[in-house]
Amino acid sequence: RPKLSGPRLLCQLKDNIEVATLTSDLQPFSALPWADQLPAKPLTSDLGPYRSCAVVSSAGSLRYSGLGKEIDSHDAVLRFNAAPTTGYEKDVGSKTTIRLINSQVMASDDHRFLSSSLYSSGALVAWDPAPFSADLTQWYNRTDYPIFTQYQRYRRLHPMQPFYILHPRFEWQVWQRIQDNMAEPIQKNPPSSGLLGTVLMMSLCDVVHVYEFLPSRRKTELCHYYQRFYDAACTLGAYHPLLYEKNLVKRMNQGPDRDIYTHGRVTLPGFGKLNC
Ligand code: NCC
Repeated sequence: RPKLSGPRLLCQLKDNIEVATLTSDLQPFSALPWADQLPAKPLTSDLGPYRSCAVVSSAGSLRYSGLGKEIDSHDAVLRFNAAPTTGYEKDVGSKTTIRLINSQVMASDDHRFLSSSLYSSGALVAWDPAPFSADLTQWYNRTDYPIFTQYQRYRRLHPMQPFYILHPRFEWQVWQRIQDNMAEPIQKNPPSSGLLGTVLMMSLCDVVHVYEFLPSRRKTELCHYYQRFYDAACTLGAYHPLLYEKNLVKRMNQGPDRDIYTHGRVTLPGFGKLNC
């Protein structure tokens, strides 16, 4: 299959992916007693548009990067899971506009999801690895982690904070773009939060800068900038098709290669700015 050029690839993503979130009027949720805890409107009608955005991976190579000021200079900043800013401001900044969390973070005791202040700034967006092509009812009855019980608990404690749940269709639409652009079959697991968050921001922002998703000269086996844990699989992937995700992002990058090497920085156009 022919390898698409960067611009063609970008248009293919724009045309085939919709950042959908669960709303209170959606079946089967609309029939449940807690339906009105879900947002009335989808994320894309509540958030943005933003001019310039930053997506901050959690990679260990952000440590000692000194990128904090640059990251905070963007209009909106997306962070992942339990990645902190306190104590790491110099390297990752302190602004959090959106935090994308997987359902494992919501469910595990280690992350103190219901009580930690880490999750209280900005809007929350959660996702759960749903079975491929399963409908919402099947997924609802068999989520990977208890995303819905934790969602209800969190909403009761923080009723004013915007909190969205990604429609599982979105994760598989992104997965399909990876698969269709790779020569080999990739593992049938959803993309990492990193790529999901990048595509999410491409639908909200004019321009998206992704930091240390493609590793810079600081590349390290340190898994996260905030933990003393070493594992190359964090950067290369195991469960997630992470290496393929990175290959795709490399092809879509509109910034100079030098930016990747020095800043771990990739520049992607927002979908709204594309002429397809
Ligand atoms: O590690 P994680 O990801 O929270 O990182 C967020 C995103 O940053 C990118 N990343 C991270 C580390 C690294 N060295 N290189 C990177 O490129 C990836 O794009 C990653 O998605 C996840 O995707 O949700 C993930 O979550 C963790 C874990 O659940 C949470 O951190 C909570 O502890 C997963 N780890 C495990 O399950 C052990 C990870 O596989 C994916």
